[in-house]
Amino acid sequence: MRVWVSAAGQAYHNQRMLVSLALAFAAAQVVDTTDVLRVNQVGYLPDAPKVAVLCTVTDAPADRYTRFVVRDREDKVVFGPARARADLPFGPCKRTWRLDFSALRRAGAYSVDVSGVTANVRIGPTVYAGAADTLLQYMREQRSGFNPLFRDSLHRFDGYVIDDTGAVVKFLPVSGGWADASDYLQYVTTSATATFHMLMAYRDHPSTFRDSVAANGLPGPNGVPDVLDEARHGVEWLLRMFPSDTELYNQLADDRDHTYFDLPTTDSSDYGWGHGKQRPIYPCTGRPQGIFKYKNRSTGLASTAGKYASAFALAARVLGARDDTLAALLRHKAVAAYRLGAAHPGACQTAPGRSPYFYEEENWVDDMELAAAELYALTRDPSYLRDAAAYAAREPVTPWFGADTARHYEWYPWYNAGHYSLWRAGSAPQRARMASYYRRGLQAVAARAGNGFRVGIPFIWCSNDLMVSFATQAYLYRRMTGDDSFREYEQAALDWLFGTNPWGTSMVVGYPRGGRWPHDPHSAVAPRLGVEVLTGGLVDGPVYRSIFGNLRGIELHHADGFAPFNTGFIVYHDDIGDYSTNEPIMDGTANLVYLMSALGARPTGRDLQK
Ligand SMILES: [Ca+2]
Ligand SMILES: [Ca+2]
Repeated sequence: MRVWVSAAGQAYHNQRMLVSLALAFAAAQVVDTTDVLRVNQVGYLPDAPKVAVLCTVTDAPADRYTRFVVRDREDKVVFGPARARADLPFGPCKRTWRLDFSALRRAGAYSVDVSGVTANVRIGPTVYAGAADTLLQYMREQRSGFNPLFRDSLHRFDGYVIDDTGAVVKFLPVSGGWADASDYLQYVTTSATATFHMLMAYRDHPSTFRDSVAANGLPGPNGVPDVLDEARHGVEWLLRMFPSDTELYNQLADDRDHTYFDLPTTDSSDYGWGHGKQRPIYPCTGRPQGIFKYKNRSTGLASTAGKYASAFALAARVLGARDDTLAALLRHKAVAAYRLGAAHPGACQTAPGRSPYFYEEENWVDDMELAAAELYALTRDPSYLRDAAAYAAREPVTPWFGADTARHYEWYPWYNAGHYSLWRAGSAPQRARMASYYRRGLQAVAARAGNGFRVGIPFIWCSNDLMVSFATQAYLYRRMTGDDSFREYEQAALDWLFGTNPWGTSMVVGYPRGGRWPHDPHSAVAPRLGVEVLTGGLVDGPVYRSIFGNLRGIELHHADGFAPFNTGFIVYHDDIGDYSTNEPIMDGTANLVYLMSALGARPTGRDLQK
């Protein structure tokens, strides 16, 4: 993931400047005044907490705002006057006020007004309808192999299996899957997790999803919900990357990809076998990897093997429901991958190329827990349930919850879906234990959320992934227990993603229509084909100022339209040059599919049943 100027990066730099010139006439975001009212631009479910946040970047007195009202379309006051509660500062906001209109439940379009500062909001049971399918548009745009946007096969020569020295072992046909972000690297760790989340979303909320495209992503229904078409695209790639029961591959291509900023159809990357030709396939070896100066710290196979096993096990049930042959294959592969993970504990990290950056995943018991719980759900073999419980006890709380910082992808996946899978399958005491594990994590984040926006995550790289995961874990906990203790924080994380943040922007390209969202994402595709082709892509999100300042090769390409709001400890730029905050990310997008499917589902009473 991510682009930076490598040692051979001058060509990349030149191309990027061309892209920048193409954007010279792109409209900059409108600069706000000093006092702004931030809301969730998608809207609020009728029973949800509803809080608009007023942020001032000035030294305003606490009594500048005291009362607010909510008006309907006919300009009639339907709520308030109610008290605007002064709250604590956050980032660029020297003071905040929280305007709570939760008691307004009637569906409609409204305007919140506090002393003439206004924002439009929507309330209704269907405000999230279609959201999950919108995210899938971006997943299709990211497809390798046949790509429905380009109507062409991408990276068709993939790839060569390499050894620890970079020497070719053999050709293996692995074309397919998804590009990880705006570069074209492909990782099993993110792709298997994305596949799992989409399958999980369909399993729990099938009523959410439409059928508007074929298996290859081209327009036209095929009788299969599009989320399953997309999950199947992921599963098919994972099967190619695990071709026998002993060869476990982890990564396709490396950061030599970043030398160029091409469209995927004309990717010039050269790994020593010609421009645009074969790309290297890295196996999981359990040893530190990296064929140049930098090495990762891999210790085993289990983090990747567990992700294969959980994706295959759930796919065997969901995709295999109407295909016995596929079900049997996936079941066999799930068991084989799980055995490899059990035999080779430890983490299989991604491999760096020319740069020092890689996904520094440290934990693997979370992956084996999820795999074991899903294998139990598939096979009903009680040994898997025992394994899942034992793995769960080794990492009750995903370690970033409550932390100030973490390494890049150190604790991945961003929340542990294994606790939820075990809760679904386990005994009453196990279910209570899993709920308590989730609660501990939520408490740790809530304890850091004493600010006007009620957010408590660390703003490391890909902070939106953490925001999505916190909201998802809080949602699952609430549904598992009926305990609403963390609802305010769950909603605040959701609201943050769609506009209740200092910048007042949705973090999803093209969504909601008519809202403010990233128009200049870090992407080679957007300037050439129009930003709308990236609709549905979740961008990385704000980061600590120190991270923005220290990553290599970041430079803004135009004046910062958000400058008044980039004065605090975190920054966000809607600028193609900022790959640290404004690059759409495949795993984050797929991660958000679950929550959007939950909020967009038609209430049937069947959700979350076993
Ligand atoms: Ca379909
Ligand atoms: Ca892990």
